[in-house]
Amino acid sequence: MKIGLVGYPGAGKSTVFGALTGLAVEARGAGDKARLGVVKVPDARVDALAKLYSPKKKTYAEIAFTDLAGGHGEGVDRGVLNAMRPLDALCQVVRAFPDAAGEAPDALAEITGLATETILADLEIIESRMKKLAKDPAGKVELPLLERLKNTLESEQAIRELELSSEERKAIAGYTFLTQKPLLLVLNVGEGDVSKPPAEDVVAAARARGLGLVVLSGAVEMDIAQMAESEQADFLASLDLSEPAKNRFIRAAYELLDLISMLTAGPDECRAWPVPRGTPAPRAAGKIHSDIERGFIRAEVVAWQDLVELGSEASCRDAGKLRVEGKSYVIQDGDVVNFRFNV
Ligand SMILES: Nc1nc2c(ncn2[C@@H]2O[C@H](COP(=O)(O)OP(=O)(O)O)[C@@H](O)[C@H]2O)c(=O)[nH]1
Ligand SMILES: [Mg+2]
Repeated sequence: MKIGLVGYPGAGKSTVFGALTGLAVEARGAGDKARLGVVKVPDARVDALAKLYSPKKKTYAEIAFTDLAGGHGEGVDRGVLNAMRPLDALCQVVRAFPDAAGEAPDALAEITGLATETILADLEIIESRMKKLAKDPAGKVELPLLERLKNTLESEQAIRELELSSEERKAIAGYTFLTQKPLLLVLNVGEGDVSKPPAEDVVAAARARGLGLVVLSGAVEMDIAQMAESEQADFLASLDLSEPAKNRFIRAAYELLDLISMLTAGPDECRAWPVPRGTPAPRAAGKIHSDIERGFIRAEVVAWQDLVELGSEASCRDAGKLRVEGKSYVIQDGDVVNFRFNV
């Protein structure tokens, strides 16, 4: 699962990437290679479980971000659009601070600009495909669906805004439409604006498109990332913040991938395991080890709050909070799970 930081040149993608990953920001224009960084998903549930078990190891879920190469010119070019194709989700970094030359930002223009470019790129694919299918008798099935997508795009809507059945989704998966990818907006504001509400037109644009919006300052987050932990706490307190904005952003990106966390807890390790929403217990067990999936007998499940509140699995069992679930159980976010299996 890979999330791309996309947007206009100078919007702050590389700065945000640096703050997320702790990697140094490369000189402007230096990076013609895309950079990839793995980021831990901050999770207070793992911390709470670790307090209970004092485990040897504490492991967070991880997601991969990429800082796309290219895009040194004006706006969003073809190279950037093509680089988006293989990604699972997109985070558009939007400039809302005056740039080094003092030029005022136009956040709304960047949001609508990228939307338009991706719509046009998808339309191009659909139109050439429709031309081919028109001559092909087998194309009869697919054409009406493509026609619907085309109408959606022509009315300036993204494909993700369209209600599609799972069969329809499957039918178009191979096209890797850009406007079908989940998208999160990251409003990169100036240092003085971190605790102000975002501009109303930007909020309205996000809402109209059904997109999430995270407000942060790449520069501030970069500073925080470079501080010692003790310094961080004081600095955050001075801004009246309980945690860096980057944590909120990472969690929102995790949700964007439609991932939830299954938890495991014990004296060896307390850990969050990313699983796609809707995953049945045996398949989730397979994330830990394929043997557990193969020999799956049952899952013993307790909600993390219950475990933390009652203090042990035994007291959860006594209180009737420990559930025994079978093969068809669908893992829920925050389930602490113990699998029983045959070897
Ligand atoms: N004042 C301010 N400058 C920023 C912020 N984020 C990025 N910048 C600056 O904006 C310029 C472009 O940022 P960069 O991350 O290279 O943008 P990219 O082209 O999208 O990768 C750099 O000079 C950054 O230092 C911010 O939050 N506040
Ligand atoms: Mg960059």
